[in-house]
Amino acid sequence: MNGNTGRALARARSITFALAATAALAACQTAPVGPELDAADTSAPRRMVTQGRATKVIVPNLTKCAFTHPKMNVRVAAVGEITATDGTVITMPAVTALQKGLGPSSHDLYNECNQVTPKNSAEVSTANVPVIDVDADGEVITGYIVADNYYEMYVNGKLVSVDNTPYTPFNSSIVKFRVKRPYTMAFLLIDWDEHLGLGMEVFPVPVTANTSKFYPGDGGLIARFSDGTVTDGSWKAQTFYIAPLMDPKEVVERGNVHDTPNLGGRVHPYARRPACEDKCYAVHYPIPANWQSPRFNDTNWPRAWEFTDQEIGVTNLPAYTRYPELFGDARWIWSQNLVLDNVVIARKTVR
Ligand SMILES: [Ca+2]
Ligand SMILES: [Ca+2]
Repeated sequence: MNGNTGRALARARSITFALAATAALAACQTAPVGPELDAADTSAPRRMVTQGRATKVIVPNLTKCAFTHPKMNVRVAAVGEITATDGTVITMPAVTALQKGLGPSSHDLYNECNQVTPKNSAEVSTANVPVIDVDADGEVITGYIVADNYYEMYVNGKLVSVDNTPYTPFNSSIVKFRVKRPYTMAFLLIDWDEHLGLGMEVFPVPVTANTSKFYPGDGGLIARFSDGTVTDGSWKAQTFYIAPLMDPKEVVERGNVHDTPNLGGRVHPYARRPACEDKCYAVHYPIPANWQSPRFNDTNWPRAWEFTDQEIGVTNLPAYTRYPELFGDARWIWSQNLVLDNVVIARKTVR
């Protein structure tokens, strides 16, 4: 989401390592046996470096939304290609199920594009949300999801929901799936932007003399499920595309943590806004082929970081703020840097 001038300056970082560790310990003590995991990846991270913007557009716009009222914030979600210094051609911002035309397409909780805008939780109906069968003899679970900007969601490797609005306007979704425990949820998440490869958006829209055509946007995922599962620091979250950077050395790898510790901060307004514009760099990492699978071993991935509503900048976002009862005690999560990490995979195994 965009930087928000209403964000308070003094705010404690909200990650709760201690609580997450306690929860993880409790989960381990009662965990039923799940599928056998693949071996954990212990190789050194293979970074790919790009400079400048994607040179080739392969999809001009994935946004199908039409303006239905004058204040709608509808923006172009293009897909492009860029070549890294090692010769690798990278799809920007990422290869997505939406781009491939895969489904099921998300069922709207709130979406201005489709004029689905319930005023509050009491007006929300889940009756017509289709149930996706993962296990035919499982339990039906209902989930509420907000992703800034795009998500695709897998349960035990099966695609159960593809965000129908990849960039803006900001929407939210309801998903239903039938599954047995333990089960693994995996989300591909994208903070989309207009300047593919640079990790920057045009903000606000329209651009005026006092605004920027090169603004680092930020991401975020929040979800709550009817079996009690919520997004929080017990999830894993790994980043695969980090930009904008003045220098690729600004990304520091510590094992499988792809960190940016010296760039001012992890949220707006602290995160550095570089002056490099069209000359900015990005650091990318290959996305593992089987990241959706319950067998994928994310042991070495970092824990998700938690962020507040104010840090995410959603205090005025009706797709979320109208329905506090539906999101309950779920927390916004992302990888280390809410601003610079633009493609993130988040995973959680529910025992
Ligand atoms: Ca979206
Ligand atoms: Ca960003």
